[in-house]
Amino acid sequence: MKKTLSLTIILAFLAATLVSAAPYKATLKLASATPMTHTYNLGAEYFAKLVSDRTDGRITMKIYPDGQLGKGERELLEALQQGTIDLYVGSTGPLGGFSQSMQILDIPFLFRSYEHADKVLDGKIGESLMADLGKSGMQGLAFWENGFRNLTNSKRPVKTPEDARGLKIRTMENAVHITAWKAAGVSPSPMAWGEVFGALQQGVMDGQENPVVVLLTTKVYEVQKYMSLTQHVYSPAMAIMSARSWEKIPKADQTVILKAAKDAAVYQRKLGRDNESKMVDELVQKGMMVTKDVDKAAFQAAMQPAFAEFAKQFGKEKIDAILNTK
Ligand code: EAX
Repeated sequence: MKKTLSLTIILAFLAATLVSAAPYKATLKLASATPMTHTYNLGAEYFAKLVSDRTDGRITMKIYPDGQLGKGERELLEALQQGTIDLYVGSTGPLGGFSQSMQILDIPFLFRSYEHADKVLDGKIGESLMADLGKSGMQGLAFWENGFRNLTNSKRPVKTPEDARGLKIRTMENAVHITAWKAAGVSPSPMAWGEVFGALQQGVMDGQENPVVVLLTTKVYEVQKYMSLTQHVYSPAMAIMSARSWEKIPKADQTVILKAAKDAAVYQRKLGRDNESKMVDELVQKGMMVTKDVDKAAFQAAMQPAFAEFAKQFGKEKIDAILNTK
């Protein structure tokens, strides 16, 4: 009896050692709300390849684009918290509902250029915002990019805030955007991305605002005639892992994944930036009327009343830290 017990213990111990010695293997579920042709998913393919190559194929990813696992980004972020998906690639727009500090990035006209955004997001400010995600069951990996957002509508060309006055505009589920557009005299309504095309088609909404990569890859040109290059907000994106999935991954592999996410960020941002003007031309070929000489200063002035509220909400010194980043 004693002999059998000790044999069982030895066998159990051996089995545990073998299992723990077995190299970590996993296929991670990565989800986004945009089509495969969007730079999120082209970046995700590259990210997956880097991780697989650098782990000898032990860690692979299955990409679920187009809102297959959730019709909007907020829904995907909730799935990330629950651990039903392992990875999210999408805009930071709805993240404010999970990590309030992230919303500072959505203040209109905060970023002067893509280079300015890189300096802020790849620096101390970006790191601290990403660290805050830890409190919401998320592991931030790297800042990717959606792009500068532009206003579109089905009613009329828009060059000034007066032209936009009274338009019913869909916004992301983002309080900062809603406050800014209200200040500019527009009537904003938050809505999950998966519902927007139908709302524009049925005329429930007159317009919306997004970077050109979204307008082209999601065929917004089929339901919107006019685009104005307002570039009123820089829209960051992020690659984020569920904290539940992250904890299961050995430290050495975590380091590989973090590095790959940052390398893929450079690739993904460049894809969107290098093709931005070509995508505007494609939207014109698809029948959109593009107003390029938008009076941005007038839009900035029209949204100014909201800035007092933002200064109270985020602290003037934090906003200045971003504005003064060189
Ligand atoms: O991230 O919801 C939005 O307008 C986002 O820009 C879109 O889902 C891509």
